Amino acid sequence: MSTITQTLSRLGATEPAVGVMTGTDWRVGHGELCEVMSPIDGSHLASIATATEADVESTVAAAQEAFLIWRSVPAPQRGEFVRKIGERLRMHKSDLATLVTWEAGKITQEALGEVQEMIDICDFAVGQSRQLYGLTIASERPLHRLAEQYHPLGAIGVISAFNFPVAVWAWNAMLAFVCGDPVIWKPSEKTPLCAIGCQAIIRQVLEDSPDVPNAISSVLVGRAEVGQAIASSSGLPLVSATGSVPMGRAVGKTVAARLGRSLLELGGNNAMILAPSADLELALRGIVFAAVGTCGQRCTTLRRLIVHQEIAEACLDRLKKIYANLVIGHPEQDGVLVGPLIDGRAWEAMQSALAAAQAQGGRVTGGEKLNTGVPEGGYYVRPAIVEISADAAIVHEETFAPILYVMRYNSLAEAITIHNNVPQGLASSIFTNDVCEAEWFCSASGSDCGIVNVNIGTSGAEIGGAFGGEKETGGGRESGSDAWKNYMRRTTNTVNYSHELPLAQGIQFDV
Ligand code: UN1
Repeated sequence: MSTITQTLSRLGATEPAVGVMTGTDWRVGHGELCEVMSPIDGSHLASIATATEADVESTVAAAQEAFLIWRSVPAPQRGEFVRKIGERLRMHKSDLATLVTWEAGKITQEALGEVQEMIDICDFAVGQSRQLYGLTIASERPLHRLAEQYHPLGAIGVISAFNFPVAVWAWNAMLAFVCGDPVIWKPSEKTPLCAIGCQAIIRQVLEDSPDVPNAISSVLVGRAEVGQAIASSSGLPLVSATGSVPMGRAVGKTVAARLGRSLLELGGNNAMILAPSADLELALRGIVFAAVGTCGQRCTTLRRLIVHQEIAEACLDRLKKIYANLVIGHPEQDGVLVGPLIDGRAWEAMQSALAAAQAQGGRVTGGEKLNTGVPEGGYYVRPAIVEISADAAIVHEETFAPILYVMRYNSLAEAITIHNNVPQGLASSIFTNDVCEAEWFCSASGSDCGIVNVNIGTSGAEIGGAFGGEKETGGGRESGSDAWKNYMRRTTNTVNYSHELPLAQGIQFDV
């Protein structure tokens, strides 16, 4: 038996070709087969019968029925369901990480880290299940109470990307569950086995939770048509989508046309400002993890380094040496820091971005495909450093590959202007030991991103904060802080406990 088959069977997922899963009820989809390949060596992992639009419809109908039950279960009891999911995730942490590694190509450490994010959001959501608070507001009328309540919203659609094939679903689903909402998940067609593994965990918990409606959690494997069917389904009041800007535009437009809510977490073109006062050794570690981690395929990957003129040479010297010695290879091998790109298309996109950078005056170091010391059949690359002008067109684009554009600055004002002058606004960072610079970067006239870090790289956010960004990143906030409010509807209740009927704004209207 292959590693994947063994891993799936430990999770309890022994059915072949299943692409439509509603709770414990798993069946083959009516759509074409989705062939799953491993980025590690191009090996064929599975063929899965995908969902069709009719499958989407029946799944939405089941989720809507589940909602009618789940919304009336007290929130702390809904939290108990999520607590059990967290327990199972702890038991199967390395199984899920194995699926992440084989399907997304992440090194073991990062795959384990991703499953840890799932466990963390479970804990967070369990706590949140007792804190779905509304405000009590002073009423302007005598003997009136003005207060807010948060109620479950309905069934939620979640569309996720290959690069975080389990955690992003968990951020959405665990909050949605405690908020009283069933979830329908369309994972990336590149990583359906990860979703099957997650649904197997849900199935384990459902078998142990007779009071939880079966259609609380569904998975639909499919391509963009399935995503579009989810986006256009009026049975899903909220669609949360993570992925590229074009995908987000399509989903956002469709959801907006039916006046639904969308929660978008799209591309990033994340930068770090490296100031002269920074601890260079610390900064280098921050740069390298953020720029080459997950082979440059995180939304939060560091893509632009804006370094002060005075320290640029020293920094580039050190960085090039570190890049030249990076251990690249099989993501399960000890000591490897950089695994493969997801597929050949990612490699082509990287090559065309590097060619464009060169044509626009950039000086490229690295970026070549490795053919020795790495598994055959995968796309393994040496991460690239590109010294380039901040004005070059390519610098304004997100290429989902390990390319770090390096540009220089003289004043912090100039650095912040360069920093913000891209269409995306997800994660940002400054390395400085000057408190005034740090505070400026965090201020209203500093970074325009959703995530603003000081003396930390751009990637690797904790789940406790709200995650997301501005501009073309889509404006959504997932995960911690008050992101739970996305999954609920707020009512404003005004209760008159007097025997008069005073009108607001002092209006007199005697009948
Ligand atoms: C993503 O790339 O879509 O901050 C999510 C990070 C991770 C999440 C990234 N915690 O890098």
